Amino acid sequence: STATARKLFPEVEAFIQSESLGSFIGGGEVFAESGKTIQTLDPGSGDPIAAVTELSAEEVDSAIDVAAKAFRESGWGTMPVNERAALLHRLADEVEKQKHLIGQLESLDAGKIEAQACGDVQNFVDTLRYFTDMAQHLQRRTTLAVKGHEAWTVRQPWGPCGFIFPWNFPFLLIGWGITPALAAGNTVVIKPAEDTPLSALYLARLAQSVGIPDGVINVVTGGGGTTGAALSSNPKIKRMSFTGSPEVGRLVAESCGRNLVPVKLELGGKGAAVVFDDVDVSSTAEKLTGAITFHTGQVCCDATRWLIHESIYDDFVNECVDRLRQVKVGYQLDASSQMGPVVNAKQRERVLGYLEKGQAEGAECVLPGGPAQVEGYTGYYVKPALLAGSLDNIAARDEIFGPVAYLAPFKTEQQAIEMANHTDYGLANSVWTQDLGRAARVAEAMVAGNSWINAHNVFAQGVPYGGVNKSGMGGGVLSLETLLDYYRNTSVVRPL
Ligand code: TXE
Repeated sequence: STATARKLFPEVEAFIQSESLGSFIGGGEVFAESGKTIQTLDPGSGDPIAAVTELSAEEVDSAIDVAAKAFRESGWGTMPVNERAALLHRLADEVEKQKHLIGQLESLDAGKIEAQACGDVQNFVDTLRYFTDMAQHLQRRTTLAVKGHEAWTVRQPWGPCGFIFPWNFPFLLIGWGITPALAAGNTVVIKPAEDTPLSALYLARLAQSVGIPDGVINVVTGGGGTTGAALSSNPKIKRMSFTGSPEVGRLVAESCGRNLVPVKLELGGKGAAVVFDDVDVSSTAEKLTGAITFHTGQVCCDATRWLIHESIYDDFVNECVDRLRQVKVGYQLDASSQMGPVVNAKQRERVLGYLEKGQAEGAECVLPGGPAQVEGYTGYYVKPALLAGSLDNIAARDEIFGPVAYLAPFKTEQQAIEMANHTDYGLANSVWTQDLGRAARVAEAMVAGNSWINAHNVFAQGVPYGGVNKSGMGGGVLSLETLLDYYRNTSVVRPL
């Protein structure tokens, strides 16, 4: 089989070899009564990897009951914070120990370059440790000053929390999402994307093996419209978090609104990179072309609109075209590949469709892109592409989610800021210049959750990340505020 040709770790082989994989609920595998499954494919070859059970809405409701019962009865939310921390640190250690294995499973399932997938696993571990330690240091009970009274506020976990994740960073986003919830003592129900359920299922098993109580981490698998909708419309879920498209984000927020369940949305982006005329053209082009090809452009915070000062526009474009022509597109588990496939056939159609639609609306084709051939593999490969022209073009307005950048020249700083803000999204932008005063001005004037200076896609635990407008709501991830979201407060006051 192709699987053996790939020389997978024996543990990965064993994991995907089972006839069919169940959801993981209450510490055990659970299969849909209907017998229905969804095949997950290797995006690099198009071959099936495993059939994963497809739960009904009622089966998802039962999983939420299990998470609610575990919250009440397992002692997870009430155990001393250091005991919970010890278990979470064991999970972090175990995931780290198995980094290459989980990274390979993720690479296979999501089409990510293997080394990058391993980096995502390490990021999960770092995030888990960060929130676990923070929860230990956080005051759970704070004294309030009320004259003539004794008063305090106590922070307590909410109960079962729901998480719906997309396919672009399956394991990393689980880490950014659930680890603050777990550290605070909540139980979780995770719904991974149909295309990439494997690393979530693997994690649930690992959590059980290190002694995290059954029912604390549950994974429900199936279609978005059934499994995902059942999770986001269940009133027993105390907090909901969704990462994915704005279209589905709106549906999730509507359901949560009906039940008055607080919701956090992490949606797409259409980030700008503003490049002034004092940059080193070669190194800036290297970094921006690197950003657009990173995970084949399936990155919500990517710089997909490049606004270039008119005096260096031609030089910059030529340099980018040269660099993008040299990118080695290849199978994700092949160490020489620089850019892997997109996740599935639908996503490839979407990327190619936007190249066509953009040009039909008058965009100039700077680098054509199109389908890429990789010898020996029939997966979903595309070449990097560059378009240029009006920012009102559909390819400049919509998130494409592929290795495509849209270019436009500017004259003045003010004009560059207006162009960067000419979008419904507001996730992440960057500014490129040697003039640090100007860099700070522009970084603050671009309306988004994050701005980088002379860099793009830099993340760290402790640096809040999250978008505004069509890019998200409900507070971002990766900071103290995120952890605080996973406690509810009760203020207690009594006269002395
Ligand atoms: O996302 P969906 P898709 C953007 C990107 C991409 C486009 C489509 O532009 O091309 O979205 O991707 C679940 N109720 N992003 O279709 O549909 C679904 O099962 C509840 C940006 O994959 O939003 C999956 O688990 N849940 C994004 C999750 O929602 C539902 C990353 C995301 O799927 C549901 C991914 C429903 N009715 C895509 N329907 C980012 N911000 O990083 C689907 N789901």
